[in-house]
Amino acid sequence: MKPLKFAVIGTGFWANYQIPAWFEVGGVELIALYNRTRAKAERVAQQFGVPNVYDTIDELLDNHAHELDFVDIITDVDTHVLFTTKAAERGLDVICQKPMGPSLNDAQQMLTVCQQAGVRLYIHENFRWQTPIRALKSVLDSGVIGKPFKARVSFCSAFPVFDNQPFLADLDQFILTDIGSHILDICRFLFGEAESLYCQTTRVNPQINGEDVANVLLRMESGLTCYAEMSYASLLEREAFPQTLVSVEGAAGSVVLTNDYVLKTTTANGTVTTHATPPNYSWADPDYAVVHSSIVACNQNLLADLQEPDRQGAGLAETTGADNFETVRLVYAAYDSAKRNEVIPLKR
Ligand code: 89Y
Repeated sequence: MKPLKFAVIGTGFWANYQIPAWFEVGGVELIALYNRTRAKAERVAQQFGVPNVYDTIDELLDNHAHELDFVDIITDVDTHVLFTTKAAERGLDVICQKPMGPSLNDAQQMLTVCQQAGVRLYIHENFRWQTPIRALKSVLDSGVIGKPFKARVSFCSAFPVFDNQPFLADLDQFILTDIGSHILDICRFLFGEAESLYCQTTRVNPQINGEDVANVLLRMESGLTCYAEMSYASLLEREAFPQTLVSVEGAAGSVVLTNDYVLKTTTANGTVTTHATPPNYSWADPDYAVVHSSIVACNQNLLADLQEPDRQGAGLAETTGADNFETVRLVYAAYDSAKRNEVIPLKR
């Protein structure tokens, strides 16, 4: 199969892992990089052997749109609508980092723009692709714990996340857009769509703008109640970053995903312990290993869909724009709930 040609839009922290993850997958050729600070893009181009560098996206598209198959947008959320629109107008398929848009309307606009241009939109949502999360899903799908009725999905940490990504400290809406996008997507991946939610947020760290703690209680359409908790203010005995810890109780047993990717499945026959250790890549930052390895699996899934030549997609991609819009609905419903101190109905 001919390699698909693509450009990376944004060469900040995350691009250092997204690019080698693409090379790990193969089947793609990275033609050009854009970054508003040119020197940063040049550094990344040199590191990964990318032939073209731009500090305006228009110039990149003017020079290369004719040969590109897709763009991978890895910029901050504020530019997602603009850059998605520019690429879509040139007839290019778009992969865009989470969070999809800075508001529900913006996310909707991204869907509309891509639909009207006849291009495919995917969101790079990788947490559901983590090895331990896939292993947990297999346990649930096996039916061994029966019908799940209750779950807790937990991401509570004191990792100095602002050191690598200082812009996160400036966000007015922080943890629900940053980690909440992932955690609420995991909830959807594991348990299906939500019927309603209630949320409380707070800010503990006085040096940041947004909330760094959010507690979301979801009632899923299946009847399961899911407590999704997230915090970057939790100095705990055991730092789990960046692992998501999960426990699920079902009619016939329970399953717990705990530290170090250990999965414990308990039924009337006792407890079975397995390990769902992620693959180890030399280019990954060890502090982020489980997340960085999931970029490969996520890219693989999106590429399989992109390789479908008729532009309809092969229906293989999990995190299409339309799918991720449902996660975005949960994120902004959670803000709405916290602001109004009300349960927000979500059923369409
Ligand atoms: O930005 C976030 C992400 O997507 O994964 C972890 C992170 O880097 C910090 O919360």
